[in-house]
Amino acid sequence: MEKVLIANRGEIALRILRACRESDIKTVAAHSTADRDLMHVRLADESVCIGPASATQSYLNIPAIIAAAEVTNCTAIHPGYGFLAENADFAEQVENSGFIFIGPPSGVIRLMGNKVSAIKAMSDAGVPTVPGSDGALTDDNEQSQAIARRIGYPVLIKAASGGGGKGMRVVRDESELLASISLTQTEAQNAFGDSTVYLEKYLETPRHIEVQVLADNHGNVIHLGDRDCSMQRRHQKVIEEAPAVDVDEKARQQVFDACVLACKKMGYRGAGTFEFLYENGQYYFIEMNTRIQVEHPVSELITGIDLVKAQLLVAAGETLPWQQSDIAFSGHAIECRINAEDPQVFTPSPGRINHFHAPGGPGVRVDSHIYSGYTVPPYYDSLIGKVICHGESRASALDRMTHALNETVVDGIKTNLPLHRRLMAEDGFRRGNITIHYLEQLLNV
Ligand code: MV4
Repeated sequence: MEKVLIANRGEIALRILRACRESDIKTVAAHSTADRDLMHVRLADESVCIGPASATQSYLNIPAIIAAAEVTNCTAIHPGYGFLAENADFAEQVENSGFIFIGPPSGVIRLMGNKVSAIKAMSDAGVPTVPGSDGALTDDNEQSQAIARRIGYPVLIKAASGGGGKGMRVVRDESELLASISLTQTEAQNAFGDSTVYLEKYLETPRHIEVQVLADNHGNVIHLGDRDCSMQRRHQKVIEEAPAVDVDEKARQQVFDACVLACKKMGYRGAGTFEFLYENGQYYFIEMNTRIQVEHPVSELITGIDLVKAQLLVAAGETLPWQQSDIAFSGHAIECRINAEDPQVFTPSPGRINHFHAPGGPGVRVDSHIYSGYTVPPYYDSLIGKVICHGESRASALDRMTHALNETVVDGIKTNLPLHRRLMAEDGFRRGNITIHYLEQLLNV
């Protein structure tokens, strides 16, 4: 691979640039007019302005991105996360324009983008799924009622094209079922242009556990263990850690094996994540993410594998340099997402960072694009960086994180650092195995 177009911004763009540097690959930063001062734009071998600040006209502008790759003679395009990372049409156009899409084949993105087909594929590979409608609901109301009755209330109606929390509705009683289905169908049609919905048993107090996989183009697939991402608010993850603690070890290994088998069956390539809900010792697959994720560093720290370099390797068609038996899991890692936002009300807080001081020391990693004097633009996600700590045990990783957060200085804008400092000291979190409702409950008292 000669040259990669980085079709993203912020910390992940810098992360991709660093992986390219270590892999001897030239970089082109594709950026909006609002992002000329981003750190990776400065460091890239070349940069191309792809449009105005508005993401729809720049980071989501498929023709502009492909044209940027063409004029700079790139070999491949890395989509990062968010924006076009899981857009099957984009991946397909990248492929058809003669570039390598750094991710799975577009057909696999499309298969996983539809939650009904994703669940079917997983179920066929032996991945445990949530009891549900086993496919889309039809316009046969009595059949829908019969399915819900068989599963037992409460049930959750989900949009097939949804995901990440969009297009869902809990139904606690049969009297609300049909109206809720109609409403979710209408919302799904408006949001995704697809009114298809399906039904699942609603799990009341699950944990959110995900499995990291890595596949090459030659049928080799490995897993890099799991992560617990239960610390979230309104579907935005706040803290992630690896490995997941206090899970049923037998079920866990079965799920790892099933994820690997599912990747082989669907012809997966690259880094991917299987999302599960975990409740009462049972795993339930909910969706698959076909991209590198924000929280990938915690898996990197416990395995020593550079996932972004691995993405570049397998995208170039090389064979995975590791077998499963080569992967050793060591210690515990925790990531705090640092957002430019008000720590009390969570509203974005863009503006000039007068002073930034990063934490450091053994087992402390900072993935961030910010610097003293950088202005956080108001147009994009408020993530300004991640502090990731590794320790021999969960307790030592938590202690390292406490000290690292206390060292960190971001002056000039509001950040959620005070929230993270508080969470490190919360008993419930320190004990481990919190549910997905923990943070919202904590903030509401
Ligand atoms: C669920 C669920 C409970 N039961 N499915 C939310 C986002 C999407 N990825 C799936 N989601 C959920 N699906 C069943 N059958 C609860 C959630 C959920 C959730 C899941 C993961 C992380 C945070 C969450 C917050 C609220 C609801």
